[in-house]
Amino acid sequence: MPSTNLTKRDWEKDHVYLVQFPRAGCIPSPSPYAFKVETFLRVADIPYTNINNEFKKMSARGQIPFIELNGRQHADSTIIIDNLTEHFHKSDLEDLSASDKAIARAFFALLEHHLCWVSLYSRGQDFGWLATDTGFGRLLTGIKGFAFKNFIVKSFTKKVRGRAAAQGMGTFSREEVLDQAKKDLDAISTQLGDKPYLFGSSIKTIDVTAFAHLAELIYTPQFSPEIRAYIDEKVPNVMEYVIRIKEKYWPDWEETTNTMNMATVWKKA
Ligand SMILES: N[C@@H](CCC(=O)N[C@@H](CS)C(=O)NCC(=O)O)C(=O)O
Repeated sequence: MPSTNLTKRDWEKDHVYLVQFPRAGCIPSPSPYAFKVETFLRVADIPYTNINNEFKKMSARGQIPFIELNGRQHADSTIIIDNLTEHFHKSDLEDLSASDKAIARAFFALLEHHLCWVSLYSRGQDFGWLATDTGFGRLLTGIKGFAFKNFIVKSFTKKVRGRAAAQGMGTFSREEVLDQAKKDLDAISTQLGDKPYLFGSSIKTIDVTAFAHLAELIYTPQFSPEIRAYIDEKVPNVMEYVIRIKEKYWPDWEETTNTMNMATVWKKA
Protein backbone atom coordinates (compact mmCIF):
# COMPACT_ATOMS: atom_id res chain seq x y z
CA MET A 1 0.00 0.00 0.00
CA PRO A 2 1.27 3.57 -0.64
CA SER A 3 2.69 5.07 2.50
CA THR A 4 2.95 8.69 3.52
CA ASN A 5 4.74 7.68 6.68
CA LEU A 6 7.90 5.92 5.56
CA THR A 7 10.33 4.55 8.15
CA LYS A 8 13.16 4.84 5.65
CA ARG A 9 12.88 8.10 3.77
CA ASP A 10 16.26 7.98 1.98
CA TRP A 11 15.61 4.56 0.49
CA GLU A 12 17.67 2.88 -2.16
CA LYS A 13 15.93 1.54 -5.27
CA ASP A 14 15.09 -2.18 -5.18
CA HIS A 15 16.44 -2.53 -1.65
CA VAL A 16 14.11 -4.02 0.97
CA TYR A 17 13.79 -2.41 4.41
CA LEU A 18 12.38 -5.02 6.79
CA VAL A 19 10.77 -3.54 9.88
CA GLN A 20 10.54 -6.03 12.73
CA PHE A 21 11.16 -6.58 16.44
CA PRO A 22 14.81 -6.57 17.59
CA ARG A 23 16.79 -9.81 17.89
CA ALA A 24 16.06 -12.28 20.68
CA GLY A 25 18.37 -14.57 22.67
CA CYS A 26 17.02 -17.93 21.48
CA ILE A 27 16.18 -17.23 17.84
CA PRO A 28 16.95 -14.35 15.47
CA SER A 29 13.26 -13.35 15.55
CA PRO A 30 10.60 -14.62 17.95
CA SER A 31 8.00 -13.56 15.38
CA PRO A 32 7.47 -16.53 13.03
CA TYR A 33 6.15 -14.09 10.43
CA ALA A 34 9.16 -11.77 10.53
CA PHE A 35 11.49 -14.77 10.62
CA LYS A 36 9.76 -16.16 7.54
CA VAL A 37 10.20 -12.92 5.61
CA GLU A 38 13.85 -12.48 6.59
CA THR A 39 14.63 -16.11 5.69
CA PHE A 40 12.84 -15.64 2.37
CA LEU A 41 14.97 -12.55 1.61
CA ARG A 42 18.08 -14.66 2.20
CA VAL A 43 16.87 -17.66 0.18
CA ALA A 44 15.78 -15.42 -2.70
CA ASP A 45 19.02 -13.43 -2.45
CA ILE A 46 17.28 -10.07 -2.27
CA PRO A 47 19.27 -7.20 -0.73
CA TYR A 48 17.73 -5.99 2.51
CA THR A 49 18.31 -4.05 5.69
CA ASN A 50 16.59 -4.71 9.00
CA ILE A 51 14.96 -1.87 10.87
CA ASN A 52 14.24 -2.30 14.58
CA ASN A 53 10.65 -1.28 15.25
CA GLU A 54 11.53 -0.63 18.93
CA PHE A 55 8.19 -2.33 19.78
CA LYS A 56 6.45 0.80 18.54
CA LYS A 57 6.46 1.16 14.80
CA MET A 58 3.73 -1.00 13.25
CA SER A 59 2.31 -1.36 9.74
CA ALA A 60 -0.97 0.13 8.60
CA ARG A 61 -2.37 -3.30 9.58
CA GLY A 62 -1.10 -2.67 13.14
CA GLN A 63 1.52 -5.44 13.10
CA ILE A 64 5.05 -6.43 12.21
CA PRO A 65 6.62 -7.49 9.94
CA PHE A 66 6.28 -4.96 7.20
CA ILE A 67 8.63 -3.96 4.47
CA GLU A 68 9.31 -0.80 2.56
CA LEU A 69 10.28 -1.20 -1.07
CA ASN A 70 10.74 1.69 -3.48
CA GLY A 71 8.79 4.02 -1.18
CA ARG A 72 5.82 1.71 -0.64
CA GLN A 73 4.85 -0.24 2.42
CA HIS A 74 3.83 -3.91 2.21
CA ALA A 75 2.44 -5.67 5.27
CA ASP A 76 1.59 -9.27 6.23
CA SER A 77 4.33 -11.84 5.74
CA THR A 78 2.44 -13.84 3.12
CA ILE A 79 1.50 -10.79 1.06
CA ILE A 80 5.06 -9.48 1.42
CA ILE A 81 6.52 -12.73 0.06
CA ASP A 82 4.02 -12.82 -2.82
CA ASN A 83 4.89 -9.22 -3.73
CA LEU A 84 8.64 -9.83 -3.46
CA THR A 85 8.36 -12.95 -5.62
CA GLU A 86 6.68 -10.91 -8.31
CA HIS A 87 8.82 -7.80 -8.06
CA PHE A 88 12.16 -9.63 -8.04
CA HIS A 89 11.07 -12.34 -10.51
CA LYS A 90 11.61 -15.21 -8.09
CA SER A 91 8.96 -17.54 -9.50
CA ASP A 92 11.55 -20.35 -9.58
CA LEU A 93 10.94 -20.60 -5.82
CA GLU A 94 7.35 -21.56 -6.60
CA ASP A 95 8.18 -23.82 -9.50
CA LEU A 96 6.39 -27.11 -8.76
CA SER A 97 4.18 -29.51 -10.72
CA ALA A 98 0.45 -28.79 -10.48
CA SER A 99 -0.09 -31.62 -8.00
CA ASP A 100 2.91 -30.61 -5.85
CA LYS A 101 1.59 -27.04 -5.90
CA ALA A 102 -1.70 -28.31 -4.51
CA ILE A 103 0.11 -30.28 -1.79
CA ALA A 104 2.31 -27.27 -0.99
CA ARG A 105 -0.82 -25.18 -0.61
CA ALA A 106 -2.25 -27.66 1.88
CA PHE A 107 1.05 -27.70 3.81
CA PHE A 108 1.01 -23.92 3.88
CA ALA A 109 -2.34 -24.05 5.70
CA LEU A 110 -1.05 -26.74 8.07
CA LEU A 111 2.05 -24.71 8.95
CA GLU A 112 0.75 -21.18 8.98
CA HIS A 113 -2.77 -21.73 10.25
CA HIS A 114 -2.40 -24.80 12.45
CA LEU A 115 1.07 -25.81 13.66
CA CYS A 116 2.00 -22.15 14.22
CA TRP A 117 -0.76 -22.00 16.84
CA VAL A 118 1.04 -24.58 18.97
CA SER A 119 3.84 -22.05 19.56
CA LEU A 120 1.30 -19.28 19.99
CA TYR A 121 -0.70 -21.43 22.43
CA SER A 122 2.54 -21.88 24.44
CA ARG A 123 3.05 -18.11 24.49
CA GLY A 124 -0.52 -17.60 25.67
CA GLN A 125 0.28 -19.94 28.60
CA ASP A 126 3.58 -18.32 29.53
CA PHE A 127 5.29 -15.53 27.63
CA GLY A 128 7.48 -14.48 30.57
CA TRP A 129 10.60 -15.69 28.75
CA LEU A 130 10.26 -12.79 26.31
CA ALA A 131 11.59 -10.42 28.97
CA THR A 132 14.49 -12.73 29.96
CA ASP A 133 17.78 -13.36 28.16
CA THR A 134 16.00 -16.03 26.11
CA GLY A 135 13.93 -13.22 24.62
CA PHE A 136 14.70 -9.51 24.57
CA GLY A 137 16.06 -9.36 28.16
CA ARG A 138 19.52 -8.18 27.25
CA LEU A 139 18.07 -5.17 25.44
CA LEU A 140 15.80 -4.17 28.28
CA THR A 141 17.32 -1.88 30.86
CA GLY A 142 16.01 0.80 33.19
CA ILE A 143 12.50 2.10 32.79
CA LYS A 144 12.16 0.46 29.37
CA GLY A 145 12.90 -2.93 30.94
CA PHE A 146 10.49 -2.31 33.77
CA ALA A 147 7.70 -1.31 31.38
CA PHE A 148 8.41 -4.25 29.08
CA LYS A 149 8.40 -6.82 31.91
CA ASN A 150 5.38 -5.42 33.70
CA PHE A 151 3.13 -4.17 30.95
CA ILE A 152 4.18 -5.14 27.43
CA VAL A 153 4.71 -8.88 28.11
CA LYS A 154 1.36 -9.02 29.90
CA SER A 155 -0.37 -7.30 27.02
CA PHE A 156 1.31 -9.61 24.44
CA THR A 157 0.32 -12.68 26.51
CA LYS A 158 -3.29 -11.56 26.77
CA LYS A 159 -3.46 -10.74 23.07
CA VAL A 160 -1.95 -14.03 21.90
CA ARG A 161 -4.10 -16.04 24.32
CA GLY A 162 -7.22 -14.35 22.94
CA ARG A 163 -6.14 -15.01 19.37
CA ALA A 164 -5.31 -18.67 20.09
CA ALA A 165 -8.76 -19.08 21.64
CA ALA A 166 -10.41 -17.47 18.61
CA GLN A 167 -8.41 -19.72 16.28
CA GLY A 168 -9.47 -22.78 18.29
CA MET A 169 -6.14 -24.24 19.51
CA GLY A 170 -6.37 -22.05 22.60
CA THR A 171 -9.51 -23.88 23.74
CA PHE A 172 -7.76 -27.28 23.70
CA SER A 173 -6.22 -29.08 26.68
CA ARG A 174 -2.43 -29.49 26.74
CA GLU A 175 -2.78 -33.14 25.73
CA GLU A 176 -5.00 -32.19 22.81
CA VAL A 177 -2.55 -29.52 21.61
CA LEU A 178 0.29 -32.00 21.89
CA ASP A 179 -1.66 -34.57 19.89
CA GLN A 180 -2.38 -32.01 17.15
CA ALA A 181 1.29 -30.99 17.03
CA LYS A 182 2.41 -34.62 16.67
CA LYS A 183 -0.03 -35.22 13.79
CA ASP A 184 1.25 -32.12 11.96
CA LEU A 185 4.86 -33.14 12.54
CA ASP A 186 4.16 -36.66 11.27
CA ALA A 187 2.66 -35.23 8.07
CA ILE A 188 5.70 -32.99 7.50
CA SER A 189 8.04 -35.90 8.21
CA THR A 190 6.22 -38.15 5.72
CA GLN A 191 6.24 -35.50 2.98
CA LEU A 192 9.92 -34.85 3.60
CA GLY A 193 11.00 -38.50 3.60
CA ASP A 194 14.70 -38.55 2.85
CA LYS A 195 14.61 -35.52 0.53
CA PRO A 196 16.60 -32.42 1.51
CA TYR A 197 13.54 -30.20 1.02
CA LEU A 198 9.78 -30.81 1.02
CA PHE A 199 9.58 -31.19 -2.75
CA GLY A 200 13.01 -32.42 -3.71
CA SER A 201 16.53 -31.19 -3.92
CA SER A 202 15.91 -27.46 -4.23
CA ILE A 203 14.48 -25.10 -1.67
CA LYS A 204 11.07 -23.53 -2.37
CA THR A 205 9.00 -20.86 -0.67
CA ILE A 206 7.03 -23.52 1.20
CA ASP A 207 10.31 -24.65 2.82
CA VAL A 208 10.83 -21.11 4.08
CA THR A 209 7.38 -21.17 5.69
CA ALA A 210 8.07 -24.59 7.17
CA PHE A 211 11.49 -23.58 8.48
CA ALA A 212 10.19 -20.44 10.19
CA HIS A 213 7.35 -22.19 12.02
CA LEU A 214 9.36 -25.31 12.89
CA ALA A 215 12.27 -23.21 14.17
CA GLU A 216 9.91 -21.31 16.49
CA LEU A 217 8.63 -24.67 17.76
CA ILE A 218 12.13 -26.03 18.29
CA TYR A 219 14.11 -23.05 19.54
CA THR A 220 11.60 -21.00 21.56
CA PRO A 221 10.14 -22.21 24.89
CA GLN A 222 7.09 -24.47 24.51
CA PHE A 223 4.44 -25.47 27.01
CA SER A 224 5.70 -29.05 27.01
CA PRO A 225 9.21 -30.55 26.58
CA GLU A 226 7.46 -33.46 24.85
CA ILE A 227 7.29 -31.41 21.63
CA ARG A 228 11.05 -31.17 21.29
CA ALA A 229 11.49 -34.79 22.41
CA TYR A 230 9.00 -35.93 19.75
CA ILE A 231 10.88 -34.05 17.03
CA ASP A 232 14.24 -35.46 18.15
CA GLU A 233 13.08 -39.03 18.60
CA LYS A 234 10.08 -39.66 16.33
CA VAL A 235 10.62 -37.35 13.36
CA PRO A 236 14.42 -36.84 13.25
CA ASN A 237 14.26 -36.01 9.53
CA VAL A 238 12.30 -32.85 10.48
CA MET A 239 15.06 -31.84 12.90
CA GLU A 240 17.73 -32.52 10.26
CA TYR A 241 15.73 -30.45 7.75
CA VAL A 242 15.57 -27.46 10.10
CA ILE A 243 19.29 -27.74 10.85
CA ARG A 244 20.05 -28.00 7.11
CA ILE A 245 18.23 -24.73 6.35
CA LYS A 246 19.58 -23.05 9.50
CA GLU A 247 23.18 -23.86 8.63
CA LYS A 248 22.81 -22.77 5.02
CA TYR A 249 20.84 -19.54 5.48
CA TRP A 250 21.55 -18.60 9.11
CA PRO A 251 25.30 -19.24 9.58
CA ASP A 252 25.19 -16.07 11.72
CA TRP A 253 22.52 -17.50 14.06
CA GLU A 254 24.89 -17.66 17.08
CA GLU A 255 26.25 -14.22 16.36
CA THR A 256 22.82 -12.58 16.01
CA THR A 257 21.44 -14.23 19.12
CA ASN A 258 24.56 -13.51 21.17
CA THR A 259 25.05 -9.90 20.09
CA MET A 260 21.47 -8.93 19.13
CA ASN A 261 22.99 -7.35 16.05
CA MET A 262 20.39 -6.94 13.28
CA ALA A 263 23.02 -6.24 10.62
CA THR A 264 25.20 -9.36 10.73
CA VAL A 265 26.78 -10.40 7.45
CA TRP A 266 25.49 -13.86 6.63
CA LYS A 267 26.68 -14.37 3.08
CA LYS A 268 30.28 -14.71 2.07
CA ALA A 269 31.19 -12.13 -0.59
N1 LIG B 1 -0.66 -12.42 9.42
C1 LIG B 1 0.41 -11.58 9.88
C2 LIG B 1 0.63 -11.81 11.36
C3 LIG B 1 1.63 -10.83 11.94
C4 LIG B 1 1.62 -10.87 13.46
O1 LIG B 1 0.80 -11.54 14.11
N2 LIG B 1 2.56 -10.12 14.03
C5 LIG B 1 2.67 -10.02 15.46
C6 LIG B 1 4.09 -10.30 15.92
S1 LIG B 1 4.46 -12.00 15.71
C7 LIG B 1 2.35 -8.60 15.88
O2 LIG B 1 2.70 -7.65 15.23
N3 LIG B 1 1.68 -8.48 17.02
C8 LIG B 1 1.37 -7.20 17.58
C9 LIG B 1 -0.10 -6.93 17.55
O3 LIG B 1 -0.84 -7.65 16.85
O4 LIG B 1 -0.47 -5.98 18.21
C10 LIG B 1 1.67 -11.85 9.07
O5 LIG B 1 1.76 -12.92 8.47
O6 LIG B 1 2.53 -10.97 8.97
